[in-house]
Order: sequence, then C-alpha cells, then structure tokens
Amino acid sequence: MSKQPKTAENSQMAGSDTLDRSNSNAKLEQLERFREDATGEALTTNTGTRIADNQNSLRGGERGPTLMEDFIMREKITHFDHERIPERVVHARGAAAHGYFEVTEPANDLTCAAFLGEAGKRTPVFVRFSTVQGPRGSADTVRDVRGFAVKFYTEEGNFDLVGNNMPVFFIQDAIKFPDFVHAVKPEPHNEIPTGASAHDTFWDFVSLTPESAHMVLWTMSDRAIPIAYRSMQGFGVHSFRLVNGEGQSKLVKFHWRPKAGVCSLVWDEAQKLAGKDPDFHRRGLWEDIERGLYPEWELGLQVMDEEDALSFGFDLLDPTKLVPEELVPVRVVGRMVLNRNPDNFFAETEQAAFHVGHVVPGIDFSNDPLLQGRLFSYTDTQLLRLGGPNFNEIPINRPLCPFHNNQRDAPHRQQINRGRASYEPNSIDGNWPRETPPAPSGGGYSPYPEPLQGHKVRVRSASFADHFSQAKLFWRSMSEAEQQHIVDAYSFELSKVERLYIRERQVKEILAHIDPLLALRVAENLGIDLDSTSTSPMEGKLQDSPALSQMNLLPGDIRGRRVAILLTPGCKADEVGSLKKMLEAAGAVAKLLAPSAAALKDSDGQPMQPDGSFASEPSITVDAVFVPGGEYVLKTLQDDGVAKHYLLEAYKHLKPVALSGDAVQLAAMLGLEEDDGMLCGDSFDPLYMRFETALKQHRIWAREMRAKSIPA
Ligand code: HDD
Repeated sequence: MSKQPKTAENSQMAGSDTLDRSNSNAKLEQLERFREDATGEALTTNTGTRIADNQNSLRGGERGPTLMEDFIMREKITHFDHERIPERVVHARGAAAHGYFEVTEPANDLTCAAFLGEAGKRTPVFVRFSTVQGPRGSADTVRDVRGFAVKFYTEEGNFDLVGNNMPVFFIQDAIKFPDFVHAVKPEPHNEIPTGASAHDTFWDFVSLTPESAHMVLWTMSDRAIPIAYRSMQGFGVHSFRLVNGEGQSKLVKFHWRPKAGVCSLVWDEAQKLAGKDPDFHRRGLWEDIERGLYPEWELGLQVMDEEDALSFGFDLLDPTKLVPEELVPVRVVGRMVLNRNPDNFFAETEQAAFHVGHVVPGIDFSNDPLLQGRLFSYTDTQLLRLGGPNFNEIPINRPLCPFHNNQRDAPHRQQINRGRASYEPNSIDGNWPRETPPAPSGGGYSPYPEPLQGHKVRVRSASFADHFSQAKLFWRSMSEAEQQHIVDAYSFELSKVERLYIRERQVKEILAHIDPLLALRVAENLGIDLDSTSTSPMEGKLQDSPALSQMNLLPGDIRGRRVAILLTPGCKADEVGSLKKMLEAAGAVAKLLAPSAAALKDSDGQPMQPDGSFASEPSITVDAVFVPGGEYVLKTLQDDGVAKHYLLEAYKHLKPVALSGDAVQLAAMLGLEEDDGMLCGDSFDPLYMRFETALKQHRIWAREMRAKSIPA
C-alpha cells in the first residue's frame, strides 16, 4: 500500500493540532527533533513495516486460533503491556509547562551562574506543579502541599530548583522522610484515604513529632488549597549557597512570587471540585496558556551571611524555619513566564526527572540535613522510575549544552559513543573528554571550600530545638478569617482520626504550644477538655510577619479571573456584549453559561451560543457570577434549581455576585443580603465598576459569618 498524501480531510481526521505552538525557545527547538506527527503517514510496526490490516489478528482459518506468527499483533500488545512506569513515590499527581526565565536585575555580585548574570538574558524552563500524597489519578484540589519544581536549561548545564508552595518542611532530617511519607500516604491495610492527610497514621506521626508543628500549621492553612497553580508562591525551602566570581559565598533562600497574587479555594469548594472537576488545577494551567494568559512569577532571593546562620534566633540550616521578609527583604532578580503546553504528557511531564543535585557553577549547597539527604534520593528514585541511569538522555531531561563523559551503556542508551577509550586518563583518544578549570574563569564546577570539622555523630543540633516560635509567628500573622480556616481545618482533619488519644495529643501537646486559643477553639470542636496544658515561650525578633498573610498578597487586578455570565432567553444583548468586552479587556475570562448548552435568543432576537451550561460549569469553577437583565430572567431562573443553587453557592463561597436590572429581585427571593460583593443595580456601568472592585478583593470575607446559614 502506498503512503496516503496529506489532505485537509485526513489531517482533520487525525485530530491535527490546532493549538498555538508559536512560543519557541532553544529547548523547544531541541525537542523538535524528537517530536512525531503521524498526520498523513502510513501506519507501521516499530521497525517500519507498513501495516495492511490493523483490525484482525492472523488466524488459522476464518474461525480458527490466532497464530504465534502474528508479529504485528505481538509487537502491539507487548508494547501496550509495558506502557506504565512506576509513578513518583511522592508528588505523583502533577502538571507541567514550558516557558522562560528572564533576568531583570543581574546577580553577579552573588553568583557566577551565567543564567543569572546579565539583564534581559533568557533561559528556557520546564516547570512541574504537583500534590504530594495522592497517586497519579487523584484530585487536584485536595488539602496538601504543592510541589513547584523548575528545570532551568542553562548554557552551563541544567539547574533544578525543586521546591514547594510552602517555605518550610515537616521534618529536619532526611532520615525521617520515609517515616513521614509512610504516615501521610493512604493507610496500608485498606489504602484509604486518597490524597488526604485526615487519617490516624498522619496525625499519629505528627503529634509525636513536634518539629512538624510549623509545617502542619501551613498545611492546615489556606495555602494547602490553592485556587490555581498560577496563584501559588514557590520556595526552595532550604538555605542554598551562592558563590560569586571572587569565590565569596552567601546563604540564600529562593522565592517565586506569583503575578496573579496568592489566592485559595474555600474548603467546601475544594472538596466539591475534587468530585466535579478533579483536573481543576491542570485544566486551569492548560487553558490559561492556550488563551495567552501566561502565568508569571518573579524570582527573588533572600541573602544572608554565613556568619549570621545562628543570629536570627533559629538556625538557617533548619528547614522547619523561614526567614521573615521583614528581617531579610526579598531581592527580585528575574521573572518566569510559562507560555507553552507540552505536546505529550508522558514524554515530557511524566518523564521529567528533577533533582536538587542538578546545579551549575555558582550554586552550591548548605549543610541542611534534609537537603543533604535529598541529594541522594532524587537520582536513586529515577533509576527505578525511568528504568536505568540514562534518564538524562530522555529529550525533556537533556541539557541544552553539550554533555560528554566516560559513562557508558545501560538500558536505552541513546548516544553512540565513538572512540575506544572510555576511561580517563587515556592516551589512545587524546585524553578526551577533559576536565575544565574551575569557574568562574574556567567554567568547571568546583565546590565551595567550606571548612569542616567535628566528630562523627548521630545527633540533632541544639540549634534545631525550638519547634514552636515560628508556628506562633505564622499563627499571629494570619487575619481573623485565615485563623478561622485553620481552626476549621484542624477540627475537620482531627474529627476523621478514629483514635481519640491521637486527637488529644495533637491538641494538648502541639497546638497548645503554638497558641492556647488555637488549641481551645479546636478542643471545643472536638469535645476535648483542655484544663491541664502549658504553652511554649516565643523566641525570635518578630511578633508577627505581615508578608505571611495571603490577604496582603492580592494582585490588585482581575487578570485570569473566571466570571460566569448567566444567560437567559431575552437577556440584554448590549449588556452581555459590554460585560464580556470589559472583562476581557481587563484580562479576565468571561464564560457565557445558559440553562442548557443550546443556543438561546437574546433581546435582539439573535441566537447567542453559550460556552456551557450552569450544570457543566458549576459555580465552584468560577471566581464570580454576573446575571444580566432580561425580559424572562426571573421567570427562567426562579424555578430552576440548578440556577438557584448556582447563586446560593457562589454567595456561600464569598464570591462577587452581580444582579442587573430584572435579575435584582432574585436577591430577595433567595435571601441574599447586599454587601461589598453581593451587588444589585439597574444601571450597568456603575454596577460593573463595583463588580470589578469586588473581584479584585477575590472574596468578600466580611460575609463569612452570614454565609454559614446558606445551605448550598
Ligand atoms: Fe522531594 C519529588 C519537593 C524533601 C525525595 N520532591 C519531589 C518533587 C518536589 C519535591 C516538588 C516533585 C518533582 C517533580 O515534579 O518531578 N521534596 C521537595 C521539597 C522537600 C522535599 C521542597 C523539602 C524541602 N524529597 C524530600 C526528601 C526526600 C525527597 C527529604 C528524601 C529523602 N522527592 C523525593 C523523591 C521524589 C521527590 C522520592 C519522588 C519523585 C522524584 O523524586 O522524582 O526522590
């Protein structure tokens, strides 16, 4: 059979890609070599033999047995049988995107790393976000830490910044990581719960491990239920080391600051989304990029002198501590933009292998014992997951710069190494490849010559002993609403713990040491008697840190916000048109929704095609709701349970809701009291202005008490 020519028709049948692929960079060009597009191509075996019949296996007789000889069927089924690889032992669920990092303020004074050295310099990146606990198919919106892993393809090699959306960690020493992960993962006897920490083994472990107090507080806060990946901060967590051209070293903490501000779901929304749209976060990232609403972050550094490692009242090597921004401000050095989705989830996102030990000259490690253990774990895990030591040859992991050494062979080797000497020194191949003199002049990686001395001991430094002061700092820095959410989260999670002594231990021996009132409020919800507890003193230079409250991290605009516009027959065409235009001009996404997915007629008698129905795009998937006026708006919505639930639920989740013209009466009908975000008006322009102002606030926190009575 000869090859079919490409035609418009068979391109369409092949589902040919209509997505925007215009944002390229050096890494994407490198990947181009490996991309495969079968449009217009013949179906073949893996050895290129064209296949005449892909419908029937080879048989001995029309109704007879299948023949072993059928190499086409055997190859196809064998490949299929081996399609799965082990999922990541943690962070299995995730999504990723390509983009670039651009230097805005060169950091030459701190590091000789070339990718940070020149204003305007761009480096391709691949970024994967993830949850920690759940398997690959679990829901995006569970209460969990989020991974924030960035691979920079620099001209001096790959640099991976493998961080989280929280600045601290559960444990101080990597030797405890398997214990922690066994405790938080689904329980071994019944593999429940999926994606959640609300179970006995997690709370058993953390209530016996006071060093976890600070991080657990973060995971009970709104940070653990982000509204979108683009709305998350990212942190390298550990103190890293930067080394400049003169060989001088500083300790640094890496920060990613989202341009979209830091915003979260509310708990009821997060739980409902886990069922109605388990892909909520990956869908949001994908759609934002396809729409050209590219997620963006600033990269910042907190820079500390090594001599000050103990002068903040805690140890800079302790990963359960953050450096308050009020003490050491964040110096912004660049920006990162994600502007292109992967072509193939498995090839790129699933096979991406991140490693804290992928560093370039100018970036080095501290002695944080958690970081030191990670330096072992990440290569080890890829050996199993990606099937051998050649995982850095996989297209997504390959550096952009050349890489040569005397490592050889092993499964799936891609390089065809020429020459006979795979050892060094050699005289047969001219001793190539050769060492490079150290950076900054030579460019070779050499470690910072940190002086070391001490006895060989298994101890935890006394400087790691204070587990509660920073938990107190975080608690005190929260707004009233954020504190209430923390109380609710502890109460919810601990109420799922079957063993009452574990609940009690967490409240009396951990929470009481963070804050007596926090402990009391949770104890009340659980019916625990708190008479005999004591609290710990607060050490440190600050009483609170406003930079820790999300309320202070709003973006000040409505870019990327999703707004549902509820259409009804006869809705005012001019109002819908202006609303859509104004929202889109401000960078928001307008979603036209109707009682069903069918087109309806607007006030001009023209057909209006909705983007979806009230049921297919429920209120939990949007940030705000606008009901335009129209002749039949009341008649249509007052008897539509789904529509009424839409408005009640949006109100309950503290979202801006605007009712225009004839729709105003719905407020009284549903018992929705006007406030800064529950807006009614006859005149479109002023109503829209108030709506946009409310949308900038994201949620109407003042409504929270009243919204509790709403049943949605
Ligand atoms: Fe880890 C994956 C972040 C401590 C061992 N980790 C992994 C990922 C992120 C983090 C974002 C997913 C990367 C991806 O998208 O592929 N891990 C952290 C942070 C930590 C941390 C911020 C503390 C500050 N991790 C940590 C310790 C150990 C590991 C202490 C082991 C001792 N982490 C792993 C791992 C994973 C991993 C088992 C699973 C899949 C992978 O590496 O590639 O090696």
